[in-house]
Amino acid sequence: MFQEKQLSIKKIFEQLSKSIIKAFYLLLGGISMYSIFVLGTAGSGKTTLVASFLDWLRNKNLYTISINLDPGVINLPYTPEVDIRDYITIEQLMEKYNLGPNGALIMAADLISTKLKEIINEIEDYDADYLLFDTPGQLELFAFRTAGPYIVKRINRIKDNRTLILYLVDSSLCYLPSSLVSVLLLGQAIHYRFLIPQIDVLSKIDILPQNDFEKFVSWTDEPETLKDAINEELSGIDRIIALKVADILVEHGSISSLLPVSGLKGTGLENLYAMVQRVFAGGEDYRTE
Ligand SMILES: Nc1nc2c(ncn2[C@@H]2O[C@H](COP(=O)(O)OP(=O)(O)OP(=O)(O)O)[C@@H](O)[C@H]2O)c(=O)[nH]1
Ligand SMILES: [Mg+2]
Repeated sequence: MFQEKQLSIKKIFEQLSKSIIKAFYLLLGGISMYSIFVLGTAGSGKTTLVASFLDWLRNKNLYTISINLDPGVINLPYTPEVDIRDYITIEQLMEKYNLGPNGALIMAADLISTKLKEIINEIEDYDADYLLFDTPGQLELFAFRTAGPYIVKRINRIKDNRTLILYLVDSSLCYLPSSLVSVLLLGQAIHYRFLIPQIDVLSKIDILPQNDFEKFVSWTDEPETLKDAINEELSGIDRIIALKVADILVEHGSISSLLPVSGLKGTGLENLYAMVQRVFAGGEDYRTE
């Protein structure tokens, strides 16, 4: 009984000191909420990374919540504090509007924005420091229809909040230099849909054989080696265009800053956190630094 009382007093003190620090920070004009949207092609490891980064941040005593924006997901390896499925589910839409699964997914992607007010209310009630957003499997539904950028913009406008995107590049999709270039080009397209800071992450690196991993490291460390590989792989107009695209990617920093991570094994999370900090602290798009 006495121990329980001691624990609850300790909790109250912790909460109080946290609020005081937060109030000081706000008075100094600081930021108190950091939102991270995890995007990537279907199966690129978004949900797994949200789960492992969530654990990692919590182990660092950072008050973090997760928000699931995928109405179609059945099982999650984490328990989201805020869940779009409390408002919209694919099954309900299929039944109500007599839609097939794809039609329902498209409709759901558009409908998320109509539930935004409720979602933002829920988020604000938590008053968390870090927010991890898991997004729908079909990247194009979130990034290229109007609702996704609208949602990100609205969250970004919450007072004292900063937002960034983690764009996951699936390791298994980019063994060839041309594949890496095309998937990073997609990352550029994503950037121009949201126009907020973005970190490109090479996900699932644990599946890469050591020599392929080293090849990626050399491509990111010395982009000239990527261009050599393009020269070897391609010919004619494809080679010329791929080299030009590689130049753009190098100029925008999306090759040199590609961050290797494994959500499954939890590797690279320390570096991911450091990069997130750098972007949030700078308040700038890291690509323009
Ligand atoms: N080896 C390995 N597998 C991973 C990793 N991350 C995810 N996976 C596997 O890849 C598959 C898809 O992972 P998810 O985390 O569901 O990927 P997602 O991007 O959320 O998938 P959708 O939401 O369906 O698009 C699962 O079988 C995961 O176990 C990783 O870092 N390494
Ligand atoms: Mg997912």
